[in-house]
Amino acid sequence: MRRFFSPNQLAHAPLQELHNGGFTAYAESPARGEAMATALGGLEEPDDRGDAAIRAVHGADYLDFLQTAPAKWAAAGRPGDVMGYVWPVVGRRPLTLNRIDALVGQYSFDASTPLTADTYQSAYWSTQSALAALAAVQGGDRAAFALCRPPGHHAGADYLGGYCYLNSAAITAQAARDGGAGRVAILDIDYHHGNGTQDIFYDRGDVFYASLHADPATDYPFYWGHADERGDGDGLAANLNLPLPQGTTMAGFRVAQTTALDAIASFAPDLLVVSFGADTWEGDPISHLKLATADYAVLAADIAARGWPTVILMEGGYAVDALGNNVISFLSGF
Ligand code: Q9C
Ligand code: ZN
Repeated sequence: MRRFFSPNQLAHAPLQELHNGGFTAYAESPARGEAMATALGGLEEPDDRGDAAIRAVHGADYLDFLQTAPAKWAAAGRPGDVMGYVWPVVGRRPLTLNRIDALVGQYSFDASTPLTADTYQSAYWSTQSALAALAAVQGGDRAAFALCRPPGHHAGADYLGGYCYLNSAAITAQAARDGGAGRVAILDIDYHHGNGTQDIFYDRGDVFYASLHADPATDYPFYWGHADERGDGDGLAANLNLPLPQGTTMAGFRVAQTTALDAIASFAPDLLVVSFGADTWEGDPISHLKLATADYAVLAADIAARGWPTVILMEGGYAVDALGNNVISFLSGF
């Protein structure tokens, strides 16, 4: 299987994140990307396809913010990375504000996703890797992999969060639609609910979103991912959330994935995008599911057995030393 990655994706290196009330080392580190790239080998650098596919998903104001916020932060005399501390949750309405802190609050939903001067370029090349994998599948490959880093599934059309800035899964699904695929499904098996992907397609019936994730009653991102979120308008019943209790092992996870795959089969997609996270692994430092390395090959084989052309995108996974083996196991199932 072809696999795509750009070294430009490694530049993004936030210093720290707010975690449980204190600052800790940034879990979504460049070392993750290096570990996966080294373990996988044979990576191809993506072509530069420009930002039209990004603009088909994300708002122009938000993209401008991503690219200009680090300079505004520095101009305000701030050291370190751009990070918010106030959010317009109550009484949110359109306001034209200029202070950097107001903008950060407007375009983010958490304090664990800093912006640096390198962030946009790394996130941009993460989307280019995804689009290269899509192009391989559009060209007839049965499946292709993009080593997306930074990840994407928490980023909405106009907000960042959860270590995510540009939503590669949504960009890939939209690009597939614009390239002629009538119906696209996204299967998200990262530990966390992909709130950004859900939001982007929530009122659309042409892109089906199914997610397995730790129950948001106990786990980030808390405010999305509940089972009663089923889509809206044309998108009603095109959104399927399957929350799982902490401690779930392969047996429970595989049953839930089969439920998701059956729902996707009823939707009859022309293309499948998989948001793959290895943070479901039993040793992940920030997560609480209990999958073993060998389980990933079985889960991937279950997906492959459905026969849909498949673009596989990397999302989370924070046990750096185990990431390579977990990704290799997953890809081996295809
Ligand atoms: N103390 C992905 O896996 N951190 N993002 C929560 C709680 C955010 C994970 C910290 C986790 C985001 C792509
Ligand atoms: Zn995750």
